[in-house]
Amino acid sequence: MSRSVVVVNGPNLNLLGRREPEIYGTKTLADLEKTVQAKAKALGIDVTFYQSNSEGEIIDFLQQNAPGSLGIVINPAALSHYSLALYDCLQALALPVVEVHISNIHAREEFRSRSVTARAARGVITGLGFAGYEMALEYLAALK
Ligand code: CA2
Repeated sequence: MSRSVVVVNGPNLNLLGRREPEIYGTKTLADLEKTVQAKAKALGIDVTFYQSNSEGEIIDFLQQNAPGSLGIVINPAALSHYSLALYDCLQALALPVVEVHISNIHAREEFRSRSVTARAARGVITGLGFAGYEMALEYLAALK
């Protein structure tokens, strides 16, 4: 049986490297996918990488692709701050979840400090850039 992880990025993360480089850096979503796939290869796991600007599409993707995987790495982006539908989805899947944020959500506007989806996660990595995704993969790959 293949050991796989799903890596999901939420709304506007397709703009990585093209806007607000002082916050999110200069690397693109394609660069992030390369970083994630290289780390997965080194860890001997498979990754399905996905980004959408739509809450419903993310939920459909997770329902269809996460079951049977080792777990989920998710940067819900702004959905973190309000999406109870995504929280319910993550809870219902009952898989290990690591929530990742590229920026430090606690060092920015007050509204970013609250994540409603984090309650469904084993842990949250925030502020460490792309390295947060690699650490999340290491955690999930070491399970069992
Ligand atoms: O720091 C993160 O990873 C965030 O999840 C990014 C979200 C933001 O709403 C969260 O509070 C923190 C925003 C994603 C927008 O991404 C952009 C990337 C480049 C340029 C513009 C937006």
